[in-house]
Amino acid sequence: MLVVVCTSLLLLLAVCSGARYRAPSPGPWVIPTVGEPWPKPQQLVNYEGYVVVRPTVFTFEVTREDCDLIQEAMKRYYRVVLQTLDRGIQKRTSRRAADKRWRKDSRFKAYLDSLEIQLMAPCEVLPYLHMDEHYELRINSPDLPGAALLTSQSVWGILRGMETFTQLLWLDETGTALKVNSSAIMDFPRYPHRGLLLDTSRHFFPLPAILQMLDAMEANKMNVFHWHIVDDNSFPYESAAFPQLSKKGAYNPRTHVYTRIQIRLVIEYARLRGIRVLPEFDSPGHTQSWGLGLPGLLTPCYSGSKPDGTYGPVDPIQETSYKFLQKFLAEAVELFPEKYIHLGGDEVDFDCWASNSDILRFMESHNITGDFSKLEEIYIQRLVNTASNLSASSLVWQEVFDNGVILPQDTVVHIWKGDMQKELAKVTAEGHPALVSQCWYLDHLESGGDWHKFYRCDPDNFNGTEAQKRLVMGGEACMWSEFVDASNLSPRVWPRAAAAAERLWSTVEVDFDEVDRRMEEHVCRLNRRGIRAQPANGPGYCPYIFY
Ligand code: CP6
Repeated sequence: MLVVVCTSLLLLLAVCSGARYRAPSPGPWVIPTVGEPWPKPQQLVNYEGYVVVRPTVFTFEVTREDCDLIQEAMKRYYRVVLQTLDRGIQKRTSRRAADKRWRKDSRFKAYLDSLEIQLMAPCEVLPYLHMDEHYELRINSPDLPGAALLTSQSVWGILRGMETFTQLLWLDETGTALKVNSSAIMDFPRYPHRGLLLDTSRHFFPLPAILQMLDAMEANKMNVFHWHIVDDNSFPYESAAFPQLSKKGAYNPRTHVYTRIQIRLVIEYARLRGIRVLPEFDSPGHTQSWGLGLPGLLTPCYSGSKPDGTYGPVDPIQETSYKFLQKFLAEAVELFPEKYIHLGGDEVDFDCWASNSDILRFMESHNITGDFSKLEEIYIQRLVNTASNLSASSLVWQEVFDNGVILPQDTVVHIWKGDMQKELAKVTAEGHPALVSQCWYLDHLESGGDWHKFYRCDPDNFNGTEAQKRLVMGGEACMWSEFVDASNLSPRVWPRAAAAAERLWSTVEVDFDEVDRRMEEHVCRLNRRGIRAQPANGPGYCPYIFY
């Protein structure tokens, strides 16, 4: 114990004495690689010295071969290990000369020829809310000289630990040797839901852009891909029961549609990375594109006594609307293995409903004249019940809650606007699980390092009891895509979403000196892996250039 405390202190000293992050000046080809993981592990102890990984010799050793998730992860991460060295592009020093140099270094302890992976429980199949992501990683620690061991009670922990392991690799100043500090890590997430929302309606994103987003999420230990798949502007989701929806509602029914096969591919790609795919079918608002394939679904708006040719939200007084939604959601729940479904419910425009005399008559007969929230409530409650009868749990945007709609206790309220602290207190006081997003709007831009602002936002920062705090499931960074398409997606999201990822994984601690330096390395690491991430800290140098 004493050793741990002392070494932690030493580490602390090393961090504290390090000056505030400054960009390197031109000159020697500095590789900004020091092997610090992002997000920061819960506990990391550094021991004396380092071990050297020879990528051509190195292997992952797995005690059980019956887990496809680990087998696939070994292939992926082996590529990352190789790439870390291959991309250490400077060859000023020959490998042999470099070898000679560090073999004389007293900090060189051993060659690390394998990472042993021990999964101590059965391999699971699908990621889920509250899955166990805890892992422990030891590399040439005093009890494990010359070796490395990754252990977890859960395959999800193994995935997170493998990510950390590859992030611990650093290239020495010659760019020819891959090293890992002797260390011990114990790690687990602070929040179970660490998401990224992508809106594929305002602009269509080709499949490779989505898959790469999942790669980047894995590199940041994010575990929920919230797929805001349809909205007013286009309907790229292919429904088997209602093919007209994408035939008429997609920007281009041949090229700008996610087929069911492609969606399954996204789900599988995400599953292998421990990422849930949470679909959102936002209604009754934000549904203009739905109306193109399903005439009669939306409320006709009136100008005086005549329909004016425009349409509003889903028509909440027609039984045909609910019959459609039942069948549509049943299909979605079957396609997406995720237990949760996001039902939207945000920004419902009441004006169109108010212009329509059939709606007004319906409201009168239900004794809710003038109270459009109540009309919305009738709609949402039926929708939530439909999902519930399909064994799905629901998420809704906060307006549904704000408007006083009575919701089942387990319905998650997704907060995206207003005073986050007040809203969190209110939602959790009523016993609802909550998710936060408003401080992580990736479409809101500020010049310079606006990731600091994202980093500062803490979902735990509100007035509430312990029980209330436990209802906060985490949060999501949101990429609304009005001004983003595949040309600028990746650098807009990364590294800014990484700030949210660390806030949701690591303990609260805002030491900006240390964090800037780690972020600088993380951005360069993402680029090295082929993920375009924009500069985080102003002028600086990363050798991995895209053309
Ligand atoms: N689309 C949908 C959006 C937004 C929401 N829902 C949105 C609104 C305001 C801002 C950012 C995003 N573009 N369907 C709200 C959840 Cl500032």
